[in-house]
Amino acid sequence: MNPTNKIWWKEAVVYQIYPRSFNDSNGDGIGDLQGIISKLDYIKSLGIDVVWLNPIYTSPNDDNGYDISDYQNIMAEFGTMADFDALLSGMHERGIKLVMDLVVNHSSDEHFWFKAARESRENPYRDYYHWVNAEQGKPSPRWSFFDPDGDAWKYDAATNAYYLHYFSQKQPDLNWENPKLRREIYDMMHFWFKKGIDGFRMDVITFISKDPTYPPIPEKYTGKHWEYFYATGERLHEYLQEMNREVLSHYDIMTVAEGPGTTSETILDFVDADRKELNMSYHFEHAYLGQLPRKVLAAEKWKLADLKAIFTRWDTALAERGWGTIYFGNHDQPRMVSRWGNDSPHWRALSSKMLTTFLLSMRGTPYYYQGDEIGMSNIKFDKIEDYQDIETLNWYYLTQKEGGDVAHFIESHKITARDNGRTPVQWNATQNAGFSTGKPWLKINPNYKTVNVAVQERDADSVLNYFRKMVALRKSEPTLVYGKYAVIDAENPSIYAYTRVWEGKTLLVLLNFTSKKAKVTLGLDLSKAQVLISNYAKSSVSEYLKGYEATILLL
Ligand code: ISL
Ligand code: CA
Repeated sequence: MNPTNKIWWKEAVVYQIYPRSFNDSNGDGIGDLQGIISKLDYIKSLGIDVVWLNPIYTSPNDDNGYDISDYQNIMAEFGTMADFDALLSGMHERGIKLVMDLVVNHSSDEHFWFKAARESRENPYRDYYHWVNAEQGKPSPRWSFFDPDGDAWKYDAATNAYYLHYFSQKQPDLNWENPKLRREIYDMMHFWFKKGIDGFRMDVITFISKDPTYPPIPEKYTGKHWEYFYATGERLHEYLQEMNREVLSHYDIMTVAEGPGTTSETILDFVDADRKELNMSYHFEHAYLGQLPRKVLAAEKWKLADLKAIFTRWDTALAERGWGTIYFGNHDQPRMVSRWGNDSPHWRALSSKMLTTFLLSMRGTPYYYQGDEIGMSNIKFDKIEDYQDIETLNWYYLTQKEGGDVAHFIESHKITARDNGRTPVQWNATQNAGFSTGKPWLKINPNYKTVNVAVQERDADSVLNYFRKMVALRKSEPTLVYGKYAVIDAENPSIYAYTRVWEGKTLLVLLNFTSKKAKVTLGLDLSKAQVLISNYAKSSVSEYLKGYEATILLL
């Protein structure tokens, strides 16, 4: 299928809700489903088409719901199945689709499958997971993202064996080699689709296939991000094609892979429609810019030319086949304005609008994260005690144990840590930002007094209202969805400029990623240019842009 073939999920704007931090309805400090229900009119008012909801299934919350102990029930803290049904119908009544998280690389160790599996080597659920008996010796190393020692093999005394966990010890990896396990997953997916959900975002789906002999990791992966090895499982595409055949092809839904380890060379294997696997995927290449392992900041700041090169390379990879995604923020990332813009009081709003202009004017389905529409910024914790995230806590203690530079770690994580993106949504200037009447599970950014939804509703020039305008522009202008993308002046260190061309129409997007006035070399005639949107009252229709200026011109 050609990328210009029209289909709803290419035209959609996706808004991501992290339920724990969205809105708390009962004062326990934790966001919940009723909390989302009470904000449905707000969500509708944004103009978005699809909500991606992070996991809401039963979970002991070792990793905030990414450790699932019952795939067909709702986490007690979030509500009940009746609340879920009400949420889904409330969205559908408003014309909003719901995409759920599918976390099937691993389960919780509290899932009954794992509890049974660890009882004995003969248990019928044993093969739902990856085990190596200890008398064979310790298997060759695998790294874990969330293990206190970074070791993905955990020794389990009851059966004298090791089990594999790419994430925490409470997130054992599921064994996709086992057809019974795969059948259980497909049945569970049918359960949710029969309820009427509109798609799945598939957590680390690139990791599901493992060589059950667990050979040593080839040397060419040394020093690289682990995911580039983990995404190479031999049977990965066989499983995705089977899943498509058994489940996905039966419904009008959308799928998006969380695609760690994918590259612009491998991506078509996942999203070329002819292969019948998935619709879209999101990669991490820009997220890694300027960062060393454990999300520690590199000595040199990220460069705009590198950011452009990444987005351009991915656009090229998907120019003829497949389809892509565009994002900055999500629940695993810091706030976009702090990472890619400028969160100082003077520039916070302007640079948020500039980044919003980017996300909604690129080719690829935009994924926009809750709170970014009001320009929420990083909370920047000074103390490790303020963090709740297992990722930050483990890396910190590991760094400390190794005698590493913990001060630099803390400074870095003010920019990079996941909890920066997980602080509660700031609804108004009342206590706890209107998020909860109780003590929030994670501290609220003290800037809520000035940065909040209520204040921005009243201000026509707010970040919030700019987001609405930009969504409306994308929805009304198919060139922004289907138009061919071409970067201009790619090496320019300050300005990101590109055209989108579709059916004889040319749009020019100009974005200054710095606080200083800057010039771009366009080689285009701007004399008849018409401003479609700008984040300044008086936009520059020229090659000079003011600090963080963003403009879309119709040429
Ligand atoms: O962000 C990364 C490394 O810091 C990615 O390489 C990694 O694949 C990512 O963290 C995986 O994320 C997903 O699975 C995790 C969960 O903690 C995340 O919230 C989820 O998005 C385990 O389920
Ligand atoms: Ca609650």
